[in-house]
Amino acid sequence: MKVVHTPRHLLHDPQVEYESSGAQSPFEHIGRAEAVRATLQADARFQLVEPAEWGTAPIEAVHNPGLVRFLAEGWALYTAQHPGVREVVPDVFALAALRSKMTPGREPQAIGGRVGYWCFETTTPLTETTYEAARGAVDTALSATQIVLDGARAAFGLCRPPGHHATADLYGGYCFFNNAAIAAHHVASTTGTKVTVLDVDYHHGNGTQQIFYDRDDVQYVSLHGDPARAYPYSIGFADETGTGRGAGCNHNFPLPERTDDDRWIDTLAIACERIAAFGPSTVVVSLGLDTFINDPISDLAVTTEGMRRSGDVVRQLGLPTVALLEGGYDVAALGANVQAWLTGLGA
Ligand code: SP5
Ligand code: ZN
Repeated sequence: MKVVHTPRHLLHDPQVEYESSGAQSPFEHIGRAEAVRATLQADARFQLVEPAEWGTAPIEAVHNPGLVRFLAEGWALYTAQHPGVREVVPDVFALAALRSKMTPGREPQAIGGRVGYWCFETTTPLTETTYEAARGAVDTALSATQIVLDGARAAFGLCRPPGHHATADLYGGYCFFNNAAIAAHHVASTTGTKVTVLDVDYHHGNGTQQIFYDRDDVQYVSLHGDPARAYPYSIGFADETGTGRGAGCNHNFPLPERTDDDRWIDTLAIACERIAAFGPSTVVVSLGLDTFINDPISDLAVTTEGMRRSGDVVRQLGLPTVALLEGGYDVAALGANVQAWLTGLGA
């Protein structure tokens, strides 16, 4: 199986994550992708290839061009006003309810206001070269997708930073551009066929759900920790099923704490029945490994063997599949968990 990887991910190297009301060492760091690369490089079944350059058009087909512009210029503008700042984080959020009863807000002019207009939380710092890394993750996703469009049964994009929390207009949750949504929209728009995004990250992919919520050409199917207790808290419930043309095209499977391999696989099999009924040409998997039993920020109990079984369930759909890395924070096990999943998928 081909694995798309670029060292450009090293350009996003934050030192601080503001989480649980404290400054933590980031859970999402360069060592994650390096661990996955090392494991797959040592396994002769995988061939590592570099992505092509795709430019901003496929990004702006999914995201607000204002978000792209902010991520490209925001660090330089902010640090011109605040010399010595290494990592830019919002301290004022432009929440829509601030302007209830009024016209919708416009993008603030002041850079301090712009950060909290485009970012929805505090754990996703913007560094001097974060934009280049985020562009590299999109290029990785699109090149992995192209390998499948060119006829391969499966391919893996070693995306970092991850993507599924980024909405059309907002970044956050360690995500800047929604790699999986950009890939899925690229397939749907260039082939005129239906696509499914299957999201198996521990966290609900609020960004991907939002981007496709009113569309009937891209189905979103997600298994995740119940947002009643798990990030991102306000989205990902089972009664969110799509709107307008997209009614019935969104499927959420919130799961309880300590969900084990058998319950996870049973739920995934039901999710795959929904995929088969939709009839997509292609499946994009948002492959988070933070469902792992030892993950430091999650509470499900899937084992490495459960990862292999998950890939096998998806392989049985018999559809061209591109898997893209999302979360997974037990770095010691991350390479083996990706390897197991891709083995099940048919590496
Ligand atoms: C891509 C992805 O997996 N993003 C996840 C973002 C989650 N960010 C905050 C999680 C809060 C976890 N709190 C538990 C703290 C354990 N010390
Ligand atoms: Zn996650």
